[in-house]
Amino acid sequence: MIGQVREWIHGARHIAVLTGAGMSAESGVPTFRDAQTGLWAQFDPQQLATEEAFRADPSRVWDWYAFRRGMIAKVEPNAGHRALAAFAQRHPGRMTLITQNVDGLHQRAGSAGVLALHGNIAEDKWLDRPKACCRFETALPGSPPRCARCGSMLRPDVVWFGEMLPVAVLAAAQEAAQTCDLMLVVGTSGVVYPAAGLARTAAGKVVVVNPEPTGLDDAADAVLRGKAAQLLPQLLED
Ligand code: BV8
Repeated sequence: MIGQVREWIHGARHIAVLTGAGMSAESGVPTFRDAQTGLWAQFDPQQLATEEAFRADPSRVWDWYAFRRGMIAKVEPNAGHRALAAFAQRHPGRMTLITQNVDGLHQRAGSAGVLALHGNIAEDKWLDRPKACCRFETALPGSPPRCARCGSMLRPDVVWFGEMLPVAVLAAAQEAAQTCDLMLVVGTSGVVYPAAGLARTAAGKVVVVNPEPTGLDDAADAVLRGKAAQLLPQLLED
């Protein structure tokens, strides 16, 4: 099956790639659903990654992101991230990388123009519309940091459940899906929408790369049961 997929890759004018948390598993970042280790085991990420949870208990949600930021700061991109970046550099314009991940590892591996559907955990933004006094550089440190003048809170610049995805990024991802000859769906359980929906609207053949069954296997033309950092270098080498 790997040979067949390599042929599809070789013949594809435009490849769309959709990645999820499994892409970063071999870098040591726990996947989104099993990220709840230790201190956070008792919380459900779908409960914490919401505006409602943040407004109800800003310091608990802020500390959860601080914990994840600390973990991500210690890891490196893996061979799967690097294989995607190297392929796109060798074949300019042939690959569009769409990620659900907020860890920035594709960007650190050298991928350019990454469509980050759910934002970037390393960035902050104001929870409410910022006033003239709200400036990052004068925010008071804290959990969360607040405007020194009006007390407005900063929040992680990620897309929470129930929030719209960045419109231009989603539109570019939909365009890539609807014009590709091939879509590689790597390391995602295919549960979260509208991201997972991209694999269902792909114009080209869909290939799932995942060691476990996913919610998108039924939409796949091929399913490769394996790990991203092992399979992607094999699939993408020229
Ligand atoms: C929205 C950022 C609407 C925050 C995240 C239908 C249509 C539209 C929306 C919905 C819908 N049905 C339900 C919804 C609502 C909701 C949703 O999808 N809920 C799900 C749970 C049912 N969607 C939303 O709320 C979205 N917004 O729809 O807005 C709207 C419209 C108008 C106006 C206002 C609003 C927003 C969703 C974004 C949420 N934010 N992240 C943060 O990170 O803190 S989502 C988060 O979970 C991740 O970013 C990721 O995207 C997502 C999914 O996780 P996966 O990446 O798939 O990871 P998971 O752990 O699940 O699986 C890992 C996989 O890796 C596994 O399959 C495993 O086998 C595999 N794996 C493990 N090791 C490896 C591996 N694979 C390869 N190699 C390995 N080594």
